[in-house]
Amino acid sequence: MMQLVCKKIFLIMLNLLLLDQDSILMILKLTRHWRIVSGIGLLNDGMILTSILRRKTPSDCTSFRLSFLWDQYADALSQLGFDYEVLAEQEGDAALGNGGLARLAACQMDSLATLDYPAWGYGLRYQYGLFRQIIVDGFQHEQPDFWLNFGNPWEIERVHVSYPVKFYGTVEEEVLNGKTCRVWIPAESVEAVAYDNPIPGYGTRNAINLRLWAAKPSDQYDMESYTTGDYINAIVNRQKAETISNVLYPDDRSYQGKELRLKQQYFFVSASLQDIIRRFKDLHNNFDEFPEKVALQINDTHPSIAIAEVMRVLVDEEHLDWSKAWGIACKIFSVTIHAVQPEALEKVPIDLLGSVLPRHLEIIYEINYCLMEELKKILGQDYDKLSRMSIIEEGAVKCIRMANLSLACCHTVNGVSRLHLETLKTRVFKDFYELWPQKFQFKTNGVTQRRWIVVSNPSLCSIISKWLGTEAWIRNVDLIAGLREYAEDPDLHAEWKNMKKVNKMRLAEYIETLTSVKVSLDAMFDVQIKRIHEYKRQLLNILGIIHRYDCIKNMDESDKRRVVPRVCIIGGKAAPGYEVAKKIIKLCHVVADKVNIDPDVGDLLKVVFIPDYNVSVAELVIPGTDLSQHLSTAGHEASGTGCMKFLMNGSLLLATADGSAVEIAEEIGAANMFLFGAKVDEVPALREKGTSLKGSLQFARVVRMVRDGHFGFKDYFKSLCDTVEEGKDFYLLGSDFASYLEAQAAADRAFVDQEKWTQMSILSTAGSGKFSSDRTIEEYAEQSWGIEPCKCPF
Ligand code: OAK
Repeated sequence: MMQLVCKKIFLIMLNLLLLDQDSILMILKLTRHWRIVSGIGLLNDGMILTSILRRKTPSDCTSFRLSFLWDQYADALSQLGFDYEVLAEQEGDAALGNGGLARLAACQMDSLATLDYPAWGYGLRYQYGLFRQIIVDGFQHEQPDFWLNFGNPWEIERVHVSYPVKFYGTVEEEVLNGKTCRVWIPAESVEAVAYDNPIPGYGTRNAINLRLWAAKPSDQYDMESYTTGDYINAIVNRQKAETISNVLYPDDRSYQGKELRLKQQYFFVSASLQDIIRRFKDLHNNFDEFPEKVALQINDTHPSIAIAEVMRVLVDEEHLDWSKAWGIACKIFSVTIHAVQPEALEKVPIDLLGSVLPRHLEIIYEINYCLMEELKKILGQDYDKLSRMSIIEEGAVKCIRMANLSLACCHTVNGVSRLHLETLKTRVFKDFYELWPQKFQFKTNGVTQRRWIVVSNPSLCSIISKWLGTEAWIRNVDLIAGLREYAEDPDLHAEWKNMKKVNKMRLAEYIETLTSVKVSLDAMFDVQIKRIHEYKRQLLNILGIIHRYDCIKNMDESDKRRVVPRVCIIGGKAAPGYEVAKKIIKLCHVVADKVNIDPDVGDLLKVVFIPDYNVSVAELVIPGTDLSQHLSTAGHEASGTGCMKFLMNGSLLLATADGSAVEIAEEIGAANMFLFGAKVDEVPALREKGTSLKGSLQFARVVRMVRDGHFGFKDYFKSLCDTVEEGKDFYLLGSDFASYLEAQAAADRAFVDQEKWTQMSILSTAGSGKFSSDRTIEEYAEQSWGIEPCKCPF
């Protein structure tokens, strides 16, 4: 009821992603409506059950208010004959997204619930989440992630909440009440069935819903086949329907032009909008009120077809006139762009759209016609500009530019960091910005401290609560700045170092189990975990490691005594078809193979590739990290949220001035991190100059080592080396290399002085408050959605 009286925000987030094994502080409220279905125990109404239960050291989090549940839960389980740790380990991640974009959505859902906002999230319930990465002889192989094999106890199947989603067919003209209308006669119908994943807020009784759609066969269009005796085909076609929600596309940047992908997008959008409109119509009968009650956030360009769908529903089904419908659409939609690269902006070939969604294509043409008419009034005959701003891209393959569709309609266009907004304004959407500057905003991303400190690092959570004298920071993270006062306190230093050591111990055990590499706890744990992409420059990291190795090999014993020992940890998945990224993974392995057994090196350098990087792995790795690396070429990372998780956990950051790292430096002070590399405004000139190998002799030497087969696989790595060759080094590894090595040397020097390092680490955590998703969500609520918290009355 409460949801219906106040305005509500719906996040449209295809490939959303859920969370992780235990989902966003995934706690189930056990009421008589929501029961644990796995039969592992039942607690009383009002109590909360959390899957943080898998932590191995419950006593670490004595100050954590949920810890009392831990023991009760473990007791209840043991009475049933189960060990909770064993049980919890059975649960894999719900890897329903590719990386940063999806995980951000999970953090935002946690904040929406905790801050009592009336909100729902929508996504797809893929049968197969992101592939599992296995490494065979150093090469990545992909295996299916059938995460639903043993059921999913956290979801509630709503068999009675289902909607037909239509595809294909034709559009015909009909006369209705004397008016000519266009009517879509679809040829295929698939049923979307809702699966609800309740997301409880922390320290509030509010729980919000993440509704994921699964595709099921619909009976509607099969009857003919049955009656004509084509029984086998009818059954086969029924099964085909389910393929729509079968699998997540594993390439996070370019999947343009795939029919299944478009069907997934529309399936998810159509079901979600039917659901939203159905609930609106339960209480209201006038669409004028729609924008007062509903705000829709489009999460990147993938769900932009929602705009055409709203127009279709309002015009074709609700019989509103075009301009009224457009006025409503423009008031309800806002969009967040999460990328910089043009290839990440979704484009759909017109032929494909016309075949799968013929009426939507007509609607998009109509929207574009109106847009062009409006633009012509302002721009006159600037046809270059008009064609850049058109929703239709001309060319060999004529396409719909989904981003332009969103820009034409949405009242707000958000970037995800200040620097990202600059890039959107000056490069990606320059023409639109010049026309509608008021639409453009940024909301620097954030992550939830409840998962990334409270759940992942209970020892740190206890320390923070103890020193601040309150747990209030878990809901009001600004309070964490209070730690600054104690940044030099020797007692806090002792507790902090101990916490880090225990976390490093856990990580070291994990590394040894997985890779058989033994690492020293005295070494600096240096980590780069994220999707493998050329722009994220894992190759720069490996070339830096080769340089370190080369230096150690050429040192005499007395010099070696001054070397700061390092464990270099890299993890991440490469898209299955992304050859360069796969070669980078192989290079990590061959370098590790050589370095790790070299007696001249010993514990001074170890190299580890952690396979199958996912959210659970991140929860283990981040708390045990001393130094984390964020190496994207300036101007290429829209925001980056990994760095925020490391920051919260007191890892020092070695980073370029890219994405949100720029704002992190402002919060904690540049002196407390290791910044390096070209600035965003220097990048074009450097590319022009083409400085690469000549720019740094050291760079030339390490690339040559790989080229000459020092680590084997000479032919295999040739093309990888070519990508950083003079004149081809688009991501500027060569020109940033010297500066990168200097930053690494500065990190070594800082690590030697452990008191100084600990102080910097405390100041990092203390300065992380701004990077909470609570702040981001409050900004969205106020500036984009116009919603207010709505406390649960019972
Ligand atoms: C993936 C596909 C298309 C467009 C964007 C993405 C994506 O993952 N973007 C990432 O979003 C994160 C959340 O905003 C940002 O922190 C990352 O910088 C960005 O790459």
